[in-house]
Amino acid sequence: METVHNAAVVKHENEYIMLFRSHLRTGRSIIGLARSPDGFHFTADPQPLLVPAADEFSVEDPRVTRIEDEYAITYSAYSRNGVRIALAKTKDFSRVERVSFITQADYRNVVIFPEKFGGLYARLDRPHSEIAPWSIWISYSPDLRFWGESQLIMKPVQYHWDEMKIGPGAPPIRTNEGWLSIYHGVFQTMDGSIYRLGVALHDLQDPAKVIGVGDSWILQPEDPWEITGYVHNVVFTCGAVPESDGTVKIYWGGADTVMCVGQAVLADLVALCLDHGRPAK
Ligand code: BMA
Repeated sequence: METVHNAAVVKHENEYIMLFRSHLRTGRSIIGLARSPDGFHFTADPQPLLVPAADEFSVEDPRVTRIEDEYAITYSAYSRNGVRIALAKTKDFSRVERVSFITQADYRNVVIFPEKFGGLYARLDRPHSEIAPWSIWISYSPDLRFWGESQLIMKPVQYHWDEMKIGPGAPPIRTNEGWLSIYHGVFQTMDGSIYRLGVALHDLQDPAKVIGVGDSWILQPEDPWEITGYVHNVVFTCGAVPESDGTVKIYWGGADTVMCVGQAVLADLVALCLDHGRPAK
């Protein structure tokens, strides 16, 4: 394993379970599993949880959402026809059922909400096209397999830290004021691009409605292991764990090489969305 980065984290039966992406020396990635009693100290299982299937080259950037009594895992799967999002399910993180691809090519960063809206599951996703580059969309599904009613809800904003690309990061977290979404934004410079994290708040009943987007980023590459590594100047999140004391543990990959964790007060992140907003699109 060359790297351990871009990991999803959930709490399952008194343990923090981390699904991490790891580059092999082939240049392709697998998804490994690590466990922790406290959310800070993790030990990896010897065997990976997911390796590329016969028609895939690489599996990357997992997200995990608990839905009723099981976990839905979404991840980028590099196929012959481009990068697509695949869905897998597990109840216990030892047996995993691969369900299907749930997008066409040129999609990434699919995060599923833990609740239904009007009888449908919802996800934030990030297709890419020339006319609507790297924006956040929402889609709905009756069964997690078939998705539709897609609409664009948030765009990169010009002359802003996220002006080049945005994408969903951690699966949305329920708060009293709305669903908090921690997303990544990319800014292009003469020295390459910089990946940072920001926050947006979605209406509790109608998550297509973006109530507010924080104007400033909440995290940028600053530590040496975020500035230098496999890909320079990257902080990239795939998971965050809300705690009962009102804090949230945010997990992020540093420079596509290592995993980092930090804590924030949820109410502060919500306030940033509501008080210092930038337009959603
Ligand atoms: C994105 C994805 C992420 C990665 C980021 C920065 O396009 O490939 O996995 O962390 O670029 O390299």
